Amino acid sequence: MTDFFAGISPVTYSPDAPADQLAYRHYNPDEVVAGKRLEDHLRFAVAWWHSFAWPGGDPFGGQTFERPWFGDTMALARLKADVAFEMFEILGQPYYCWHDADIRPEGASFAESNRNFEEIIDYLGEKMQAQGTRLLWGTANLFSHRRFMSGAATNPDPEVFAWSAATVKNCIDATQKLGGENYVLWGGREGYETLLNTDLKRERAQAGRFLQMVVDYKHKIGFEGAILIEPKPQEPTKHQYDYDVGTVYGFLKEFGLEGEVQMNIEQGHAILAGHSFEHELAMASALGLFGSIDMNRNDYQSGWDTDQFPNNVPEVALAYYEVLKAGGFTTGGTNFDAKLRRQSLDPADLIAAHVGAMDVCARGLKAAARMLEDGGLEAARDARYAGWQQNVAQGWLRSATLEDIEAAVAAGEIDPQPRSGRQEVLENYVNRFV
Ligand code: 3MF
Ligand code: MG
Repeated sequence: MTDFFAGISPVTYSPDAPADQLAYRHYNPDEVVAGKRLEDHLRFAVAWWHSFAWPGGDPFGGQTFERPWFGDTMALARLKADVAFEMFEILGQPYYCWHDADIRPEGASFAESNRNFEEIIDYLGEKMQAQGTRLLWGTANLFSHRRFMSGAATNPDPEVFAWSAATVKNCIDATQKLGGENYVLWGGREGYETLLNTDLKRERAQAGRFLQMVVDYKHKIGFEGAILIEPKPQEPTKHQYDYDVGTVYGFLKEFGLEGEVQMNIEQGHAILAGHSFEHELAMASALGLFGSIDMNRNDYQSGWDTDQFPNNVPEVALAYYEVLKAGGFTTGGTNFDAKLRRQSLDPADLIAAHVGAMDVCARGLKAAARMLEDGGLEAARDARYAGWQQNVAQGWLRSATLEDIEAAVAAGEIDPQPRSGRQEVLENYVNRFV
């Protein structure tokens, strides 16, 4: 045991706990909602990078957090893992996620980095075995080190492409070894700063080839998890190729990867792309691409990726409504890709952030399940499209030509009558549940 969380007991479901006590007031993992335990619906995961590797910097200032495990040795990497698993235990979090660079010190060579990585993967494996915490997904950090400043798969230098491919291979191997349920690719620097020095067509083709190799390798080794792409429109690059769900769909079609890759959708990234979270979820579901979510919000005024813990129940409810409509998570889950504010120095802040977020998600999911069970939105939607149930309308979609339809309209058989979209009625309806 480390003493980092000294004095903080495991958090339990205690709706009547005193106001100053850390407790779940809405998240009861064993509560059955729509036929499934809440824990199995939500599949919460802690993000290693924000909780244990991020030093508290922002564009105007550096480290604010002082953590006993900060530093570049294997002993400190193990200490970081010890503290992480203590936090999972306190929270009762079933899952966690990592990038290679979060968990191991960078070595002087690829081989040394990989030795560090393999050693720490074995250490995590033992801890997972002992504690029962599982890996929701693994991923490679192909954006922090200066070698990736011009991209990873899309780099103008083929040697960076090769380094990235080798890194991803080892990260997929490690994810498989730990029984990870997904492997994520986020193309943070797979984009450009300026078109003046960029061959956009070539870079997209490199990214397509890279992803084909990832999918081939997944099949070759029999990795049973899903390969997930996490779209984001920009930041750190001015423009990122995986802009949003719709853009990634076109990319997958272009490179023959339909059915092979799903989406990890992040609330903050949806907002940066000018969408709502539920838009991206509905789009993924419509395209058969829904996989997993990163549940962290952006600040609506600042316009950049603030990665805050969720705290808006109505917003979260609409997101889980789409998740439930898509059939819920299979391999995916709710990853808190969220970080503390840099003034939140105390170990207890880290616990409070996750506890609050889990409660918000539990409230959101329960509201979404009630809404789906009540069926009001689905009934209103069915009524709105009821005209399409008529044979003649179905024929227009199936086999009619423009001339057929023109003939019917010209004969006076068609006389469209505008009808209310009832948006306010539906907004009032949603408010009854959240
Ligand atoms: C950046 C992100 C990333 C991804 C992660 C997966 C650093 O905006 O959301 O977090 O979630 O890198 O590769
Ligand atoms: Mg993310």
